[in-house]
Amino acid sequence: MKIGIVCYPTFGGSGVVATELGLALSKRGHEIHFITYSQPVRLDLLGNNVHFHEVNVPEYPLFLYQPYELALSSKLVDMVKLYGIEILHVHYAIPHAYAAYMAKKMLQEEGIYVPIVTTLHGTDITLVGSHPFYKPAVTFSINKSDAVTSVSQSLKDDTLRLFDIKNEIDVVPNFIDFSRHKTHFTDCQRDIMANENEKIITHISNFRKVKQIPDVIKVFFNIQKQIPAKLMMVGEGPERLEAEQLCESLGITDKVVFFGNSNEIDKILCFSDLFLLPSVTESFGLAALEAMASGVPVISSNTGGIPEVNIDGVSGFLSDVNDVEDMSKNAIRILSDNNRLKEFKERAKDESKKFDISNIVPKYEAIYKRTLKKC
Ligand code: GMT
Repeated sequence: MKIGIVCYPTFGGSGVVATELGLALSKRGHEIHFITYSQPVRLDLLGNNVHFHEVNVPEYPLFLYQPYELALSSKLVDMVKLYGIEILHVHYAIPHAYAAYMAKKMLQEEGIYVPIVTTLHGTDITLVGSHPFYKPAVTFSINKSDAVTSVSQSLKDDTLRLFDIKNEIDVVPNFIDFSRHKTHFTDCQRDIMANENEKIITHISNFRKVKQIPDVIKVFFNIQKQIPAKLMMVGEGPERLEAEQLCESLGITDKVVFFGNSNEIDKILCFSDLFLLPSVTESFGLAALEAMASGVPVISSNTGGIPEVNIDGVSGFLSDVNDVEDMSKNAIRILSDNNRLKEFKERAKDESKKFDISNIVPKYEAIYKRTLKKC
């Protein structure tokens, strides 16, 4: 099939999922066209089956807000016609599902039918999409998609609760491509980051409010009072400065490394002993799954889709949002006994195997085929 993929090309989970899916589909012989405003960060290999088309939005001083949806719709129309794209798979409803619907309508005028598959990722529904200003447009574009998928059962439930949805929603969970996710390094240079007796705790996110960054620092603060440890803070975002200031006021700056965005997530996870994800809400928690795939147990909140990924007492522990004391207690429980830590590491890796990409890609292929049959 010739599939157009629309996503946010940044470090966010939805862009990562869209990119990894496109690459996996291309390996199975499909022709993939990424259509977005810059090359997705994990898209390192363009080849015969993988193409990237940049959406340009010309700046014009009259516009306070540049009309990205318009430029995207036009680009989709042009690319469908030029490359004979058969399906558009858009990741993140806002504004991608809306722009794709407009493209579909324009193409229909010319007798071309292209179905739209919309994948809901989380904040497009739980934070942004349910805002009254966006709600009618998001509801409309979900209902007008030819197929809708959500990355967890929890996100499906939220979507049905928050919007008036007439369409079926298929749950297709996020995944790990074990052929691309490196877990075996001859040397992941743990000794550069910590002493032999220190445990390494890691957090990876876009440092937005929803990630509850102060709780990451507070849990680490409690851990290091009892167990020698270092904290790796990976990612970039609006809460970073406040996090650095909190570390300073707690007197732990020498124990915390702020990496910024990194393309070496696998390497950082390779030397990590524990992953912290205390988010207020999380449709899935791809970062937690990536940690588990590297054999890193997860201490997380029990919100949204996280319990579908991190299994309490198996791959880590779950606590109520904001319950720093419980998270700290659970973290110390895992880290204080090396045998227990080893068991949690093994089980985290085992649990991640449920999300092997080879089980997930056929689900998307079946959905694509179903939408093509409609024409
Ligand atoms: O977490 C974010 O703020 C980024 C956001 C995104 O769109 O990239 O992540 C969402 O989609 C990911 C991939 O499906 C999920 O793993 C994240 O849980 C979800 N984030 C939230 O629901 C807050």
